[in-house]
Amino acid sequence: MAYKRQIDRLPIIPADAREHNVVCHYCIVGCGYKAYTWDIDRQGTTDPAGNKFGVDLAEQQGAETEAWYAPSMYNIVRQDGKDVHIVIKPDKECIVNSGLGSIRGARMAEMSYSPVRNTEQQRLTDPMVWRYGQMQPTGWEDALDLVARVTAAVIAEQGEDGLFVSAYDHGGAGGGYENTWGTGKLYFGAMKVKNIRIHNRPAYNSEVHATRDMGVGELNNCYEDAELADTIVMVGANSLETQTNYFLNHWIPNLRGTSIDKKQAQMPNEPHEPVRVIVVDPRRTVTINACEVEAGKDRVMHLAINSGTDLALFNAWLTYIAEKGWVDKAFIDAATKDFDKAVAGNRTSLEEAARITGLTVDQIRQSAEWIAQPKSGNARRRTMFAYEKGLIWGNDNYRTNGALVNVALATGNIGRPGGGCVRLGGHQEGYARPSDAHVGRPAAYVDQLLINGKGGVHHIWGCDHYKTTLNALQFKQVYKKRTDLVKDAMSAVPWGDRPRMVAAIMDAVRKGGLFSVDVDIIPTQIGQASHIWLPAATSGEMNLTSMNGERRMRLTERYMDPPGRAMPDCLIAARIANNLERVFRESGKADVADRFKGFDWTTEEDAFMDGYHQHEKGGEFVTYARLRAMGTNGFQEPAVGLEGGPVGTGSSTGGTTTGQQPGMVVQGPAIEGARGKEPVQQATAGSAAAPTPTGGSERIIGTKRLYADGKFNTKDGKAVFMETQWRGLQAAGKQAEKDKFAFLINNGRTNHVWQSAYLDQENDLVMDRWPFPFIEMNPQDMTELNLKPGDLVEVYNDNGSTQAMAYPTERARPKQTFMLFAYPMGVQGNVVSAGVNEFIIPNYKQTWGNIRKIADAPEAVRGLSFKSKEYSAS
Ligand code: MGD
Ligand code: F3S
Repeated sequence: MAYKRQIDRLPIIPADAREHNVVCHYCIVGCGYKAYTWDIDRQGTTDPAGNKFGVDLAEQQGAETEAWYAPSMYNIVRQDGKDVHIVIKPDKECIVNSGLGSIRGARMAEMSYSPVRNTEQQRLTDPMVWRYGQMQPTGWEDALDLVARVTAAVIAEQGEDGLFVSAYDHGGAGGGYENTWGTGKLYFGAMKVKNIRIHNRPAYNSEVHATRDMGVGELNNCYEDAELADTIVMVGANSLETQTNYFLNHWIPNLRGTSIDKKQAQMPNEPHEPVRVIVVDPRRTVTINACEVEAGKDRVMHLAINSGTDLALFNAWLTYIAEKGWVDKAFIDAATKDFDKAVAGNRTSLEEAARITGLTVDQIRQSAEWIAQPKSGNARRRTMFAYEKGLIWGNDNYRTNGALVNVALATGNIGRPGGGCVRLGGHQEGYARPSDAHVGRPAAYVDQLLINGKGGVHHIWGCDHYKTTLNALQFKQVYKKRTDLVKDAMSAVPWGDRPRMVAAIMDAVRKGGLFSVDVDIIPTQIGQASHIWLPAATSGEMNLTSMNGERRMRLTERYMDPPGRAMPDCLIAARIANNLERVFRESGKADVADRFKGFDWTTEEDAFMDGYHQHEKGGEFVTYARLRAMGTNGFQEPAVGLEGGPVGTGSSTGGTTTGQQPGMVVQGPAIEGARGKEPVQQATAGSAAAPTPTGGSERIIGTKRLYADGKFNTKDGKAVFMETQWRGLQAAGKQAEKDKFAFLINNGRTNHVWQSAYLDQENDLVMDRWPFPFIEMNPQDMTELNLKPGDLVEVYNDNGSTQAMAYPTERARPKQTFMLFAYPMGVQGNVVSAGVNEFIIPNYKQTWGNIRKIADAPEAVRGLSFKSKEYSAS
């Protein structure tokens, strides 16, 4: 019997089941899956002709068989109005995951809306509006009319600066090129909204400004580089749990030494040694544990730095490597500028860095050697640098990001096989929007403006500040107060009187109230304060395009209906635009109304063709039909042409790919220039794809690595080194917080949970494992606080307080805890200060607080395992 899934047998997928391309819409990795659907009253048979796998299912299958799926991969959903069986299982042919699933993606089917099997019943099915003191269902027309009238009224009084927006900017679930274009065209095209923020941070900005300012886009390598690298440097990331199949399918082969053939084939003229791994992280993660088990302890170095001190380490690396002459001089001369300035400005001795970071001089020296000391035969080491939230949401984001890119540039490791300096990423990407230049830099600190009473109407798209913002407690207190003012005003209006309703809302807005519109797939925590909920469709319920961490773009095909009357976000944005146009026209503002033209889309493909196809680099080559034909492998952005068709002039190419199939890559010509004679793989065509009505038979040619030609994203094409001096804990108040409170409240993700658990909170597998957010603690600290495993604790400081469940682990250093981030039952953001960097990037990781026991472990904790998460080779 499958775990609490009430299934004791699973239907056989029939041979003629419909097949759809799916990219897991959860994390950045974007694993390829296939969705199979078929009529509810049928199933396949065991004979090879009767099932999708084409094998005799009456026979025992081997351990690695593909002719299998798990109960979590099964559901019954609606498709074109009818109930159908669905199986969503990993695709062996996808080059990203080669058939691997993760504990998140392999549950995509059971995380789908199914009235038949009672899964995700929380999904919104209809627009809802605040009426009679509660949220009540209504129709699209009614809801959108109110949204448009209040929005127009606020704009009339306060200008467009009175409209505040929170919106995702990514791909995958709640995002994708269609939806970022839809929202972008509304707020940056029809309007020029300035008070806008991104889903996970309080302003509209890049999380990685520095690398971009240096001319180095943050997703510049390909996943295969992790298989080719001599050394991998990982900073502030825990990829086994957070980029799972990238780690399992592309790091592990290198850690185990099984990618050696690939190395020899692609780089025949240099020696190849087993890989070395350096992980910079104040805590010991299961990723470090896995690296040690797979590669051997002597090849893995954990640099457990003092929280927030990465910058000093990177500057010391640069200084030492430059002193030793291990830099790539030819590359620096040909393709970069300001190297000498940066080396002089950032000079940091090993001793100074040791004092700041808490590492030993030997550790810093040895890690620099692993990064840059030439291999035997004086061959230059291939080092890949990868970072994520430990850096991005860490101390002094901008400079620290720049300091790491400095080291990668100095050692000539960008744009070359086995190299790269990349963020590991969170969601997939799917950004296509009109220019945001009017937002300015630094962008408005939207959360603070809301706290300070600014704005009259707030449109929220697929994000939940209540769980995922910094300074969350204060934000919630103020937001509730402001939106309650409007709720009370709305409740006082007699039935059916729209003008009076709008007047009452505006009266409340003038008194400091805020009208809140939440576009989401579920009722969120911030939504409890909202006045209107607009139900959105998610991936699989609409056609959706996005790209992953190696810029691999695919189309997830619609395989089921959205719940009830839910719609794709791009169409919701279009309908808001249509209604604003109507309302402005009715009020005699024809010129304003005209700005909302061009939203006559009826499908998500219309939005895609209007947005990505017309506006993104290489977009002219990309259509749904071509993507569909290229399956789960897609192509790597930017597109530079069509095989058998026109070829564009994409710069930064060299190393181009079509949808790579295993075995397709052949050795291409060496690209000469700044890089010297680097071998660059070029892909050949795969087998001809099936012709489709709009040219699907032509394969899109993509770009395997950026900057392989040594030309960077600056006016003169040269990458710029950055001066990045150490300035302590940079965000206001952080040092004082550290001095005052006993515990580091480090925080982040865990394997089971996707994001703020917005879907997981209705899933037994996750909720039984984590009924409350854990806080990992050193056992000695727990003893001192009289805590047993699973006891409930309060975490508090001057920013606020929150609650968690104590989880003992020897891995935690004394007085250094790690709390699950963004969990509904205990929001870590409550204790994160409002302190940000100069570009309004939050600093979650450096948080200090005190801890006290609240209660013994509650009932839900009974039966929970607190065993070590470490695993051994045996
Ligand atoms: P985190 O757990 O946030 O995950 O992916 P990651 O960045 O890999 O943090 C990574 C590490 O930063 C932690 O181990 C923490 O100890 C370390 N850290 C803390 N302080 C410092 C410091 O001062 N210096 C350094 N060097 N490291 C420090 C996040 C990524 O995960 C994101 S952004 C998203 S949106 C996705 N979300 C997600 C999810 O919700 N669940 C799962 N399972 N996977 C996910 N993948 C993505
Ligand atoms: Fe999904 Fe693969 Fe990530 S299965 S959650 S995209 S590792």
